[in-house]
Amino acid sequence: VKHPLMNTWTLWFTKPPSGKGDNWNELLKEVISFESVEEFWGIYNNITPTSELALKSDYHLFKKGVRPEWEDVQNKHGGKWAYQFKDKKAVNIDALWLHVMLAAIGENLEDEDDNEVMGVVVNVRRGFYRIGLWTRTVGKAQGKTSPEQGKEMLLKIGRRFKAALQLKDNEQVEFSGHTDSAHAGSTRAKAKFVV
Ligand code: M7G
Repeated sequence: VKHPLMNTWTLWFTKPPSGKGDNWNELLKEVISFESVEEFWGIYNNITPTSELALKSDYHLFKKGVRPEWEDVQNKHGGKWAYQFKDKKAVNIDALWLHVMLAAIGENLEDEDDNEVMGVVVNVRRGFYRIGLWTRTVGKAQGKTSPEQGKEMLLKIGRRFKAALQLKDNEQVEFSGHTDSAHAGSTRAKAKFVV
């Protein structure tokens, strides 16, 4: 018996650069797509845990048809919620990343019909792990949504994401737009919202 997911999801991997000439596009690889709970576990049980990946690796789990890049038409007006776990030894990154993936594919991060969540990402860096959630908009008016509703929808997603990350109230998850990240470099992008 297969338990179908609401959406088909695609796992992507960014491999660490091997030399100076490597650009982002050559490092990003599509791994596999799946559409059931059973397929998810089959894949999960056969890939390297985040904690064993080399520095500068990323996993990206995105809705099928959306590339995990700012440039994708479904991302270019969007942004991301993100949190950096700076004490890499203290955090159980494998458990947190699993929680976040399950929340995404189980559609627990947004309400039905929101179609705001594009995917989730884990970055392995020298000083931290970062888990991010990419959204289609930055809370601006889109179609029938007023600016206030758009912002509320983003904040609601941010709060659910924060819960999936098991963070305390005083730990802040920050939202920034992709255009800000692209221009300023990810670390200097100014937070637009926090939860
Ligand atoms: P990062 O992995 O988001 O954060 O971006 P980090 O600074 O903590 O490592 C690292 C670099 O990867 C960026 O400065 C870009 O050069 C490249 N990069 C990352 N993303 C998500 C994209 C993207 O969507 N498109 C392009 N063109 N480059 C990206």
